[in-house]
Amino acid sequence: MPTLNSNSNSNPNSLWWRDGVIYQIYPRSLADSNGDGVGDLPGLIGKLDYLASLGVDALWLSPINKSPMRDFGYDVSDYEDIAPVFGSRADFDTLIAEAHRRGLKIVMDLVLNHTSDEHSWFRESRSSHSNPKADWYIWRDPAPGGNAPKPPNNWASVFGGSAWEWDETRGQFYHHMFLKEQPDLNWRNAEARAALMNTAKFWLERGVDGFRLDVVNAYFKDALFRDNPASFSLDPRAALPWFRQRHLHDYDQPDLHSVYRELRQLLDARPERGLIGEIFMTEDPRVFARYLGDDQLHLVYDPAFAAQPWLPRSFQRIVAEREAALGADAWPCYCLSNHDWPRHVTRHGGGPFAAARSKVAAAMLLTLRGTPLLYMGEEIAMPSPNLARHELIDPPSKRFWPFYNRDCARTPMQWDESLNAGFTTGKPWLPVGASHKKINVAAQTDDPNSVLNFYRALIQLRKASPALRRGSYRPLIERPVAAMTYLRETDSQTMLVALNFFGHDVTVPMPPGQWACRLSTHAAEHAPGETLTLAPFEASIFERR
Ligand code: TEU
Repeated sequence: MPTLNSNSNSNPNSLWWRDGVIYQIYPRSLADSNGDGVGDLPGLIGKLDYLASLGVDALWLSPINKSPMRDFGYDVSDYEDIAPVFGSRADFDTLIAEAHRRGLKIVMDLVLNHTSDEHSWFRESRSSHSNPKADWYIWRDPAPGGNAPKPPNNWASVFGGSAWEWDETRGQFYHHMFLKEQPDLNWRNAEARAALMNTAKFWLERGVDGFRLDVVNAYFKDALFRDNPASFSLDPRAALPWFRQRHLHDYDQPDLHSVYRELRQLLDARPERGLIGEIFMTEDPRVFARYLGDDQLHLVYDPAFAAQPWLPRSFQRIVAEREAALGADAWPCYCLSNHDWPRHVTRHGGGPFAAARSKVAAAMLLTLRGTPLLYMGEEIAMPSPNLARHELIDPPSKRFWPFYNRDCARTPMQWDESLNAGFTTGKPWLPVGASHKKINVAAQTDDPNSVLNFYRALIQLRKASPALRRGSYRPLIERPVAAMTYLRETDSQTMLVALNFFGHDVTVPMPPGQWACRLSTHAAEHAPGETLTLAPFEASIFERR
């Protein structure tokens, strides 16, 4: 049983970030209240009853700050304001109050690695060498030699090309890990650092319950600006310079801990707040385990779990690595989808078994030892539509077509079968998936066998079960081929989860004891003995009597 310290002043028996379920909202795509085709805060407020009915505990909102939207909000031009397309600060205050009234926490996305190039800080910084914010971003002189200015080192941008952009006014390069319109902040500058801390303070004072910290392990770069060593890769992504380097010097730097500690102190001064970091490009949990703990981040999530192919052994391996690396005083966190990857329903194969497969995936995500992060729409097994090239609007998706597609994760939420799926009365900012005629919230609400109602039942079961929330995790099949089974145990309760990933029967061994089925995708009454035969795509959860 892990011994986790809680925040001060809170109920240590139930903390939303550890015991709850977090639901990610991409606000542009949830619900549009004013017909401009873009989702907004009043639209979101109108859906709070639905969100509360899922039984989730916290809502993480992708960025809603003022932004020119080159990266759809991950390029902030004013940390203390709300983008007008989403609403006003008053709307945000209403959202907090209405969410809290329903027992829902609000987690804000803070993008502190970079700003928009339209942020007043960057405008000032780039205006001269001597302005007060000259050092707030990462500026470097060109490397010697050559006719044209040469970038200071070989660091690459994730979104293609060099991470260095030439600026005529300063006669220097600035660093950008992402788009050139997203200059990286210089966390080594004390004033910039204080301003960023104030951003967190500002929103805590307005009542937010926590933050999802964008690319949390990228804030610092090597102080000596050393080149990354080259690496060889057969990965098709190695066409990009980013994937032909070992990233020793541009993220996961030792200086990060002091920032996490300072942020954590800000949060711990208030009851039950949570810090969730997005780990960027680091799959080794031993690295990010160091960012967790009583005085640093509460949770981190990495893309590794979500990226697995639909094979039980792949998921089991990822979980085993995290169980081993995180140890007793750090808590895991898993997701299957978010706004950056095609939805898992589609990645896992789609087709006629998509709904059945997605119930198995949900049963896994919601019964593992670790906080589940859901992405809006997965509770109805909403697929990622096939968008035509001309329909793409996300810059990296356009640039790397057909290999990379984030737009297909961001199409509007499918509420009903009407023309725009009940999302907007106007022209939606991204096309509505054609699947909405069949796959939508309205159609699934009254169907007892729907994916939506299975998610609800799973969340309720997790809430009611101490073993599923906090118990130890023990896989029962060493090298699973078709089915994954595991125990979740506390002193007072033992639960067994059995998941058949494929479309044929599978028989698995059962541990001794009498098992009562608590929830199943299949109505048939099970009376497992020494073995249990799972039907195609069956997910069943048992409790030891
Ligand atoms: O994502 C960072 C990140 O890891 C992704 O860009 C990743 O490289 C890509 O999805 C490949 O899987 C965060 C946000 O989630 C993303 O939307 C932003 O574009 C990015 O940071 C920059 O803020």
